[in-house]
Amino acid sequence: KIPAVAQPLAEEPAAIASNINYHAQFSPHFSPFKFEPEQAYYATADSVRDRLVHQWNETYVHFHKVDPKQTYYLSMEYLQGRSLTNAIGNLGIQDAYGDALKKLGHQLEEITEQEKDAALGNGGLGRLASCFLDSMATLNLPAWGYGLRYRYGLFKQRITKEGQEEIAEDWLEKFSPWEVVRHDIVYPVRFFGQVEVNSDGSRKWVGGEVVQALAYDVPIPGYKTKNTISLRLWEAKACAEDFNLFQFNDGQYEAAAQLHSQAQQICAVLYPGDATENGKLLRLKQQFFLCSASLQDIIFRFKERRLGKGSWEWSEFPSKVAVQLNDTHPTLAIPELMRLLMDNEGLGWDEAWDVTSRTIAYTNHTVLPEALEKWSQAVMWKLLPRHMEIVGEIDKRFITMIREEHTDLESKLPGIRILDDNPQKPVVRMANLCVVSAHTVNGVAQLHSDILTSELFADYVSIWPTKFQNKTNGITPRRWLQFCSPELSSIITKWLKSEQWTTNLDLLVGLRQFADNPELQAEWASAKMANKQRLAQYIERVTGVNIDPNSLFDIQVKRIHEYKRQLLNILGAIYRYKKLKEMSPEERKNTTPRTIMIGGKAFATYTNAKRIVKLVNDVGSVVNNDPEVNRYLKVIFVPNYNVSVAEILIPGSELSQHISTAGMEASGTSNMKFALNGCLIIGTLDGANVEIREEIGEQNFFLFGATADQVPKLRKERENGLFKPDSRFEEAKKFIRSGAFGGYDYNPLLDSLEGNTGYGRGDYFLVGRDFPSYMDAQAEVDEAYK
Ligand code: DL6
Repeated sequence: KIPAVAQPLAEEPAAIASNINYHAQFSPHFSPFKFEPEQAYYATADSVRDRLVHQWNETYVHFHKVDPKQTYYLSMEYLQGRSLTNAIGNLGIQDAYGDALKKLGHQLEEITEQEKDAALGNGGLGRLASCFLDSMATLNLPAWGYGLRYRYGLFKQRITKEGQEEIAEDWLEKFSPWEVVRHDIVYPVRFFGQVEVNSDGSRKWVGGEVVQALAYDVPIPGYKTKNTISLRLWEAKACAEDFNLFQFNDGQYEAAAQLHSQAQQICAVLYPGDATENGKLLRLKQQFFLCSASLQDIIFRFKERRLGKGSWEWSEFPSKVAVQLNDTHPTLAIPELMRLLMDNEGLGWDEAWDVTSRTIAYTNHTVLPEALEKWSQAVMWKLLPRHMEIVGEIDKRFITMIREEHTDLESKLPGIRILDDNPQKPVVRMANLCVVSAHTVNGVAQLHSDILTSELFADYVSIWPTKFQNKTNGITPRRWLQFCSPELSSIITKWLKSEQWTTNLDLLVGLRQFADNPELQAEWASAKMANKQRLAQYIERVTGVNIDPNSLFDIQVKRIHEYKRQLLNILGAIYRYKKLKEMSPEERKNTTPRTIMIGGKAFATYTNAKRIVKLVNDVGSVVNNDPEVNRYLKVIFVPNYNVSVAEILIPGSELSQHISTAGMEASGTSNMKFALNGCLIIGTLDGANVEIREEIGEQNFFLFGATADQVPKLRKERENGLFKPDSRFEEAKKFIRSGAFGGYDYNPLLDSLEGNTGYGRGDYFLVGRDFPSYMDAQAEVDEAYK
């Protein structure tokens, strides 16, 4: 009965319902007359997109006119999650859309759950990029995100008897209502080929294969502002002429479409396996594809806007363009910008270098040696010959500068120069290229930034003392509190008598004065209970296990990695289970019932991480089915952890674990999300934990473990057999080895926790060293919860 009328900017629920109906009929994606939740989702999203497009176009026109300095965030990862709740929340139209959908026979919550997560990222680094986009839009900044439009983002995790199984997740299976293809924004990106020297000495990269980069734009609305910025995702395409009709008609179908299929491979998968040469080449291609397309686009926009103002100089470029590299993955932006400026625009080396280094800034996200990218010089010469010339020249000039101006560092040159000419394995060190070329380098938490300047990049500090900065990570308070926990959010707003905390979290200190108020406490407890119940329902739905909302909800969710020490968590759970089994029924009644939830994906080829996933699941199967103790302990592996799952888990948490070996977690960002939802933390002094503890107070942080400065000495002691393991640690390991959790061979995993047994690096992550203080801190948690 509701008419189908296009009313893109309608405010009244009845008119919004008409607009949704209009999209169901006239932007059809399904057979007519179907309006199940899935169809309702797409029609609703199309309707919300109408509004976004309106303010998006206005934003573009505004910045085009004003021509401010633009920030460009280059990232191989974005973990956007779902967009509908966020978009209507940022636009402040939840109630109107909720009412409109009711008129159409649907509930908003049910409709928003139809959306697939856009998982174009892997973990914290990708989610940080997405949080930054939201914040930059909200702060009215003229910013753009650039990334790749992967077909298969992060895999879907299925848990079987064998442990984790990876399944391709096609987030574009139907289509995404949030992207707009810009058929007019296409750039050629070259690979392979050779360098030609012109008669005037200038150089040109020619030949090889050329792929087209086509822009897909995703609108990023700010919160309570019209500013709507873009996430531009590149898709790789071959041209029509690249399809060989002659071969096709000759029956050589695969050969005929070869260039098309090669182009398709570029954006097929996020982080394709890189164990093979082909895999390495593909990853390098992906990185270059992002850098080249984005820089051509940035230069085009710069020229277009400056031409609109009359004449322009290249020296103005850094005052109009800031390019932030999200880790080393987009490092090729450096030689690509140099190439475009010199070979296409005719600048000399010095001028191009000045522009490039004043434009580029670099964020480091890890000190783990295995995560610091190094590319084989041979692969680089093959794929990007002109860029290798440029990188070689940057390296040569750096060496000359050290020899002439910093003679004290000459002996350090083998480690700090860009090229590592080790004849066994000559590589390009991407982090060194970034540090040498960028005007600023930042770490992502104070401790991490300190480690960068005192260890990883210490030698560069004396050359460029002002280049190094700290920018502690952050999260958007809208997605991570306001929208994912509306109950708690409205209590905060009520007591602060204002909603301004949603854009200024400093205002939360205003709650302190009410901390002892029983009314606030009761409201707070009831919001937490509602979130715990919602979480319990979710857990039952996805695992079949019933958990008790009156037990302590203890959560650790993040990528599975040995340094993040999920193994410490599960060993603690195993010890707890063993003790519960040894207790009398009366004694058990005095314990604090706990539900331990662990979630996260292990990289497909990371064997120990996959063993940890298997162990958590095996422990859960035994503990949860043990009628003697399962009222006091449940162990849950939360399958397929992603942004949407986090939005259910975090509001229902009471304790969360951030227990990495000190010095190894650059920042962490889930620690911030949990703390923001009134969850206490058990953790080490690592990454942003240090700063969070200062903010939330020591009484809300159960601290344990070695500190970052103690770690090297402790590792040495461990290697030299000076470590005396705690009996509880030995007992937990022995219990697993006894087969208490099934027949899977956990010995290789457990051996990695021993001294130098020949396997692994002899408890490199100091699980054994920190186990006793971890267990003591957990005992304090139990008492505090009572
Ligand atoms: O800065 C975002 C995020 C940090 O919060 C994590 O602590 C850090 O591990 C992560 N770094 C990476 C880089 N690669 N690795 N490993 O993902 O960045």
